[in-house]
Amino acid sequence: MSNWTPEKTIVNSWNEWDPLRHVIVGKADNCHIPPEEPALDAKVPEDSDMRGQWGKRPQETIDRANELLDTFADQLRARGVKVDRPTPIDHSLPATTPDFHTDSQFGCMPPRDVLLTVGSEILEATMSYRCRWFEYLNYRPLMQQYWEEDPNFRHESAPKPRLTDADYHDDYLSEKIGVEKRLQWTADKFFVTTEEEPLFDAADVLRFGRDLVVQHGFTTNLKGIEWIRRHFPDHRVHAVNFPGDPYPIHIDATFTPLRPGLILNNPQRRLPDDQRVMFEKNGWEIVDAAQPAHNAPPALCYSSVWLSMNVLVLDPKTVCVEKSEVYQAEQMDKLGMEVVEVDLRDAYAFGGGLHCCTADVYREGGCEDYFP
Ligand code: ABU
Repeated sequence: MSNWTPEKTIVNSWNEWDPLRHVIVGKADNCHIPPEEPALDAKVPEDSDMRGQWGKRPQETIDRANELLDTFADQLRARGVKVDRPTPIDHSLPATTPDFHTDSQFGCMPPRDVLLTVGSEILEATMSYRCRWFEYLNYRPLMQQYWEEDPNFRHESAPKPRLTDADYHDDYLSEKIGVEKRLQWTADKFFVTTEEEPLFDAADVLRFGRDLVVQHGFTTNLKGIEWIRRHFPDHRVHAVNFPGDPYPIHIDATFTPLRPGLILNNPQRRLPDDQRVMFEKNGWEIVDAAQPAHNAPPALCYSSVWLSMNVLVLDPKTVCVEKSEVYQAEQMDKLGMEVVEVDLRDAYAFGGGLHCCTADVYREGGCEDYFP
């Protein structure tokens, strides 16, 4: 597909690697560390500096993250990619519904968690944290604009979940669980979210043309995966899980397709053998990602050091890698990719890396069947 011009929006993106022409990059304005709540607490590592504190993030860290996100947006524009930015809502406001109350919201980062682009559709995920219930509102001005400009754009929203206490397993509310027990629970597919109602975050979904690969974990339950399956009847939807991850949210620091036939897998979060079959039968190679360059995440960061592999593929030969992730860049080079270095580490605390902080609007190409 090559009918793209920068003047008028067309929504079209079927996979993670076709040439990127139009993207949304998040903003750090007014981001908050939300108060404790079940699904969020389950993800915060037990030794994290974030335990027990909440409120607006320090302004100097917000300014620094915005500086990096703005520079990243400029880098993309310089390579011919159109970049849109969301309109942050006031995240200091509480979120209250008839079913729950939380004293603040989260932020306008990262868009990949909220927006799932499949072909000409952008789907707002249910989300599974109470503090992120209204996060889609940051993107509504853009969604309205796309709807006006592209007559084929399908703007969809998954059913808003109730997020009562019935959505969460009490066992995860304990202060000290320990990594060993967490790993056993993950292996048993016993996650913080129950099967009360469909729940999913968009960042648990990877797009491979006709196939959608969805992580079952803390932020996406089996009913959420079934909802996605029914919503996209022309797709094959595959549930995957990664038993080596004690805090399994979002697939994009675990399993990273780079181009047709090649995927990076986090070596601590190996895809189980029985779930590799469809890739192996079709000649896809799954290689261990390089080690992260850092031993620990930055301060006040929810994510793991494996944001090293949270890269943004610009086309099957070009990939954005965080500047300090020298081992990941070296591996990309060996795999034949041109590396675009992007300074983003000081924005990691706002919800993730280069893939997380973006959401696709337009990639060239159509819906291919890579696993016939
Ligand atoms: N949002 C991706 C975070 C995954 C991780 O912490 O490894």
